[in-house]
Amino acid sequence: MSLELLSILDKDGKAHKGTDPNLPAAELQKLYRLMVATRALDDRGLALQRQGRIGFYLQSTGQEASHLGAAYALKDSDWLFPAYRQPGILLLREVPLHMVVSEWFGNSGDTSKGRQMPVHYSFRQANFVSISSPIGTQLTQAAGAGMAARMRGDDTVFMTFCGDGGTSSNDFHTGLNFAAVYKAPVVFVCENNGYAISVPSGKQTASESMAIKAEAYGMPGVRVDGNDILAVYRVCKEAVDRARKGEGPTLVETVTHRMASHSSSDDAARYRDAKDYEAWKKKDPIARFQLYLKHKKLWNEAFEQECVEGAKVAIQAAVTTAEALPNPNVDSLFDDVFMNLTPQLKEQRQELRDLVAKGGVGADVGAFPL
Ligand SMILES: Cc1ncc(C[n+]2csc(CCOP(=O)(O)OP(=O)(O)O)c2C)c(N)n1
Repeated sequence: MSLELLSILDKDGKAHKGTDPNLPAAELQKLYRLMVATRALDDRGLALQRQGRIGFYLQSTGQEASHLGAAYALKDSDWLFPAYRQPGILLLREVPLHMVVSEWFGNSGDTSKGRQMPVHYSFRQANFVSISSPIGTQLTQAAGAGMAARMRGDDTVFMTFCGDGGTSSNDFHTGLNFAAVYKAPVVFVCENNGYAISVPSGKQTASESMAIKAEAYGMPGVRVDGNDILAVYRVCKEAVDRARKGEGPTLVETVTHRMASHSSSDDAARYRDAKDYEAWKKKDPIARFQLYLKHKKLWNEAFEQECVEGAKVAIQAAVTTAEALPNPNVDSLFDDVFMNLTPQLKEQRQELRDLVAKGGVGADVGAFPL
């Protein structure tokens, strides 16, 4: 078990000797474009919340390399059991942007019919399983899905994410233990972004790292520079390949930093170490990858403009489309649970219809609590 932090990009944006995965030029530019678009989407989400147009938002700023590099190692037929800070994966898997934005509004275009918190996406067409608010639950779900695939003998790989805080959940133990015992094809990605809301990762565990916890479960654990997209990709590709060959799960710790507050309801300036924050700013994953592309003559100002403007235009179009959609029909509240509604539920549905007819629904319920 190595506690060494693996990286590929040096501080000048060059790959350490013999480590470059040598991805094709078009793929490198695609990854850069996705990172830029992910950040732009996040900025717009927070702005909409601040303008009072959506109820809640949660950013992934600074973690673009960590989740995009990891998911890029999968095949499209593989499955994701995400936490709530991996929005770039939706762009990687080409989920239409207006569907992503509709989820923020909880409108009639939202795949969850307005029943989830904003940013708790669910996209069947992208094998992207509904995000759960209770921390860690996705880890056991991924382990179970992986066990089922192994029993069926198919070669699908399952990738799941948690934060440093997620390693303290009961489900972290259950998920990793079962996956290891059953050699389930799962890649556990722990994005160690320094904080669980206001609790610094140093107070989360007495272990030397998150990756070392893998040893107790009997699986490999790897620590990688989470702001280096090539390193994250390389480490996760190895883990995905192992899983696909039937060699079992891996725990990957991506060491990164949450550059924004926990969510739109939080103010990190109240507890964050300012010096630490400034130091992480210099390790911005987009800037580092940009430098690498520049050395390869794959980046110039025109390409930057194309990435930034392209993202801006696409996001604006998605917001315009989503904001124009009506709320889900209130009757839909009663769908999807019972095939035949009970008499009580029928009564409640009628009460709700009457209330809507009188204009009684939609009152301000106050700010989001989290
Ligand atoms: C079981 C459970 N406990 C507490 C919470 C409240 N909560 C929401 S986010 C969060 C912090 C999680 O931190 P981490 O796993 O490090 O992920 P990050 O937010 O840093 O990405 C907590 C405690 C919750 N959602 N579920």
